Amino acid sequence: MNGKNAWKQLWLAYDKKKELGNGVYVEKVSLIGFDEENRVVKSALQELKKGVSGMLGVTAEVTEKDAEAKGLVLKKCDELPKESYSIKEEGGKLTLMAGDENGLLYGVFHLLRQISMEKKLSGMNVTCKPDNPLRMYNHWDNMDGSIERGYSGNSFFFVKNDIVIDERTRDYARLVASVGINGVVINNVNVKQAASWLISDRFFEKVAELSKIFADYGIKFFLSLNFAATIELGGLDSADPLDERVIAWWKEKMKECFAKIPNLGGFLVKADSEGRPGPFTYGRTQADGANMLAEAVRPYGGIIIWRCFVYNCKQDWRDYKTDRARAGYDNFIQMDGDYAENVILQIKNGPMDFQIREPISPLLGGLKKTNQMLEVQVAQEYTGHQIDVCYLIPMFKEVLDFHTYCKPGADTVADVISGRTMGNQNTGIAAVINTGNDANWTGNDLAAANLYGFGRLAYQTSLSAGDILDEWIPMQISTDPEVIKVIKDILLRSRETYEKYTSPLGIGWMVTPHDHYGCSVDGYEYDRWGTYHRADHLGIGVDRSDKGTGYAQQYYEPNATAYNSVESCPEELLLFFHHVPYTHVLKTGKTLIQHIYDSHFEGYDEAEGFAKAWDGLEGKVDAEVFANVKERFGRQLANARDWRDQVNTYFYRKSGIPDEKGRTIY
Ligand code: GCW
Repeated sequence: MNGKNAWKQLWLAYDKKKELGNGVYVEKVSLIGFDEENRVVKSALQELKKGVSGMLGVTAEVTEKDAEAKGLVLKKCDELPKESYSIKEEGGKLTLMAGDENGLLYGVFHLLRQISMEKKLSGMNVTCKPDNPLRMYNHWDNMDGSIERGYSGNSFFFVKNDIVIDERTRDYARLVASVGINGVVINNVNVKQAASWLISDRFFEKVAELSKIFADYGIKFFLSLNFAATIELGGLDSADPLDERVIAWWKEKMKECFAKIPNLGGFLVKADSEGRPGPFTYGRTQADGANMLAEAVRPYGGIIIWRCFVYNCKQDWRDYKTDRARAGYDNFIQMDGDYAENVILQIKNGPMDFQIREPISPLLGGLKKTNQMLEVQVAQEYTGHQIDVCYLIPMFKEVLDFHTYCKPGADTVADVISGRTMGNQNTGIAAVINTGNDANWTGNDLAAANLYGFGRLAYQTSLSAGDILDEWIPMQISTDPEVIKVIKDILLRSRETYEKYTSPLGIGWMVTPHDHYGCSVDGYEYDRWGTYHRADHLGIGVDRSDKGTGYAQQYYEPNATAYNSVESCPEELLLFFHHVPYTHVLKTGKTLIQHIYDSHFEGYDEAEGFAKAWDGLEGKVDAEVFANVKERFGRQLANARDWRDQVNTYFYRKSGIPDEKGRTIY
């Protein structure tokens, strides 16, 4: 068994629901235009049965094929786009029409969601179509069972360099499909040791078995690749993408992979990044590397997702000219248009690395002729390790809504990654995901809101952060309106609270090196990672204007000009773009130093407020969930207190300027 404990069903628990007359619709099911034996259709019908028997105590049976009866009609509709569905109730008949099998499955999950939220099915009339073609979870699971940046136990895919498949795997696939995810990468982008051999006979059989479970739920299966596999597996002395032997080896290897792994969508590649091998070693471009692999997977309809997290991680902190923030753009922009049609560049939301506040990467929309995919991090590496509560959907919404000004009328990040900007198909959104083999999957029970929310947002970008909670809380925690109100309030404010007690105004970092939990203001200041705050006795921040590193000029107008000056720069990003004196007066009328003090005191107080509000839910939510979250709030408060006091003390000692309100600073 790959789960440490019996695992929970999260939002698919299907407990008994209030009697709302929903049972009448689902007892008799007609199936029209779909093949009952199709694997995805089978899963949809199984899920329907499971859900309605748990929640309504009725049995859903397919009583009619190819003819409509009263009850629930599941019908193929070729006019609807792929993965889309509509649900309509009229005169006691509920009709679910879907464009394809995935649409049917998603439609069934929509119905079950409705029931789970204790809503009536009568009068339903919705049409849903995915905004993003590719909607993926990326796992950073290692084959020894550990998870890079995992905060919820160990991997449920891998144990001791082997693949494990059991009922939990299927439950995972169900959870994934229920929120509309259609692609999963199961292994870490840092592909080392045993993981390099996932594309070999050593693992093909089990990889194929795993991939079939995903196929049952309409989820394409992906692996992360080792760019130097030609050396490590192939026995060649090179991984040069232009070397004929290398090209031939990959062609043969991909032929084998697609023959042996059904349902294989393609590969994710981290190259020339943080010590991983890549084309730069051979004086080749990123496009040379990506296109070589793309050519090898092309005959099988495969895609290569190539990460843009390429930067110099051996920087000298004394060097003020090199700017890590610039690296993604500088490394990829010149080759815009040179990438093969089945290559997608996967771009992190910010130019640095998943900080609590960063500008949007200028590569997104900066590239105008290249397929793009947005990468966000649901695993809380820099946002509290699933100890501190941090609902990330508001941040993801900001990213998606950002105007890049790349094309009039279709210039938001959402436009770019949905394919609306360029009219392309190979686009989408991926999240480094926060699951592990803890019984509750996500460490903190409240972190499941991010797991759920990312998928829903990826499918339907127009959903608000609050809309998503209005689904998730009643499905997973409680349908009691009082409980919903308290949890929704905590979650919707949690990101800002976390930001307040950690690093100020977009400067980021200040974290404990390597582990990335807890405060260490100078932890990375004299290190090689390019993540500096440059604080001295007069001020703080990095000058990225045209007088500094010039990073602000990587944006289109009017963003470039806005970011370039202290006056017009959005204040939440002030220290990302500018080095500012502590006495600088912000729009609130406060000085920068007073803002730092105030926000840190506030952040701690807010976290304390969350913990108290949670205490008020004792007896109103499941006892295990209550205890889990309470224990984590205890740790969050200790963390917030440390951050508050270390940051305040650090800047008081640097600046010598006391807090106007005379609070305790050490
Ligand atoms: O932020 C860094 C993480 C690494 C990670 C890397 C990446 C998988 O600290 O752990 O490696 O990003 O995104 O590749």
